[in-house]
Amino acid sequence: MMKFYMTPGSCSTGIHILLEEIGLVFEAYIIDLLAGDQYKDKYLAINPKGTIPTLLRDDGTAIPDSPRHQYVCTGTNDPWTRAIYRAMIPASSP
Ligand SMILES: N[C@@H](CCC(=O)N[C@@H](CS)C(=O)NCC(=O)O)C(=O)O
Repeated sequence: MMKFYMTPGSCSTGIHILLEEIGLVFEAYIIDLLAGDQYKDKYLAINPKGTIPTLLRDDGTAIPDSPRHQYVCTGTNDPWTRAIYRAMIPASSP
């Protein structure tokens, strides 16, 4: 099952809405940014950048969010991966 690491009221909300809209089944994990959960070793092992949102596929690999990975992600034939990735790109991105 996909795993979604998020913080209520943060920028992860957009991905949360998308996941619900497309009906993906996922486990949600709350990361308390104010408490510094993002800097704990357990979370950094999942996302070394220490940011939310993080979305892990069924196989435990992360769906990347950086422009550096845009080519790879948009090259996939998996429509859900493409949709999720597009939603992670800031509106100002080309
Ligand atoms: N490009 C990243 C940026 C994520 C990001 O900056 N998230 C912020 C919250 S909106 C964060 O996790 N900040 C943690 C911190 O500053 O310690 C993405 O869209 O996933």
